[in-house]
Amino acid sequence: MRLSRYFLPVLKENPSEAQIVSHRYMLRAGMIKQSAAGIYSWLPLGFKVLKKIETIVHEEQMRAGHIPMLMPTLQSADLWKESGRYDDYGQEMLRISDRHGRDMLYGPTNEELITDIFRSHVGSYKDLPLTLYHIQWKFRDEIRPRFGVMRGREFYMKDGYNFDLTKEDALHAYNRHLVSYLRSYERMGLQAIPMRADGGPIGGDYTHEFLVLADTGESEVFYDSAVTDLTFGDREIDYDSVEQCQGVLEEFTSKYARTDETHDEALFNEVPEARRRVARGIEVGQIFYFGTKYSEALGANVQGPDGKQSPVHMGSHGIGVSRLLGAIIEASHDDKGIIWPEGVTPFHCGIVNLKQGDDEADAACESLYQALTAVGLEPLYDDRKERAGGKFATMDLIGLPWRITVGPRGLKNGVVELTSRRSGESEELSPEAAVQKIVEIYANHQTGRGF
Ligand code: P5A
Repeated sequence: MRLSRYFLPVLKENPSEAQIVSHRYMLRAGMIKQSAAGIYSWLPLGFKVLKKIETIVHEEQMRAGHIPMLMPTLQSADLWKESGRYDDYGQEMLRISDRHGRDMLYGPTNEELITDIFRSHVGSYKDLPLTLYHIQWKFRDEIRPRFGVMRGREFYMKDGYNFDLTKEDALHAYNRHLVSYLRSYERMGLQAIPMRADGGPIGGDYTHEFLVLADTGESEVFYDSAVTDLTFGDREIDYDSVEQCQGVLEEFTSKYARTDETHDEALFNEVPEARRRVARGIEVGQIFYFGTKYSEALGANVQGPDGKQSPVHMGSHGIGVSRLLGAIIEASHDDKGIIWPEGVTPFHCGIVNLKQGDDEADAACESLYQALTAVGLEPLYDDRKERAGGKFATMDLIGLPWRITVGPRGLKNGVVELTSRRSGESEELSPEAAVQKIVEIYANHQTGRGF
């Protein structure tokens, strides 16, 4: 993309309504624009990162054997009356009536809708196990929407639902989700720690939240610092293996890590004092096993091998896709702007032309642009007639992890400069070597072309 043709409405001033750094940088980098409290338009740069995150989530869900689909945002209230949650959900639910006076709602979650789909089409254990998921907009009329996309009213969620014959099978599905979530967050450059939590309006008492540690997080958390040493890394996992998935769950959840709702002071005090931590975290996902809560209410039964009918065992599993942009920025920024991890960066590298209009500099930038594009990477080429200082400030703000700087002086010696946004370190290289290096860096981070 050439910056002269892109839509990147960067703000010079700090917007006064933004209280935390991620909100401030998302507004300043022209990623989002508020349309109403807690409701945002996703401008091209924000949309691009949103889609990168969504792609990682899809890839990891499908790798785990879960099946993508799409349900609507608007739902009929009937199913919610059947489950009993229509009254329970309270004012967080946005209720609408259509022209015929029928009660509708903008879905805050989809347990009822998916259970209805299941009961309409599945009646035998032979069709199990089954996990369906979608990535769709949700609406919760939060009393205090704040911090930009972090606590929105309209927000983008991946929500998945497992259907199993027995509790044991449903717990395997739970473990599969835990593993796939660990992989997903790590690909986004994040450490998200599973912590014992509370079921809230979704239900069930077996649930973990995934928390990214950050001072600006809304949840208070208590944990053994040894949990921060755990990484999933690039180990191979067989998602069909009950033992392997159970092993990962035990490894990642046996140390003390809880949100304030389930915190137990006596148990916490058993952790060696030097490793006890009280901190704040951003909840980027939550997994639940709630057994037959919805299947019993909605009559979603399956016939077992013995011919007997019984309610199907279920769980639901969510990732806050739009909230993740805020969480990643909170975890990765400096005083100049965002620092995108390679896995989610909107463009793979920036190209800064120090002397737009200089034949040699223009030609060198053009050929770098072509070379990077030819290998499937997306550079953002700042081809505007601007001062170098302004171009650097924009690149630093929008946070592309790599920048190639091209100027007449370097070109005389046959070199360009490659700079890491994270370390600030630069090296001089031939243009070909710079392209080669970028290709190598992204060899492990391919998520396909963005939007
Ligand atoms: C699990 C999937 C559920 O709704 N039902 C379907 C279950 N879980 S949850 O924890 O309530 O939400 C899942 C994730 O969505 C994100 N989230 C939000 N993001 C932005 N703004 C909000 N107001 C908001 N509310 C929830 C969180 O990341 C949460 O973990």
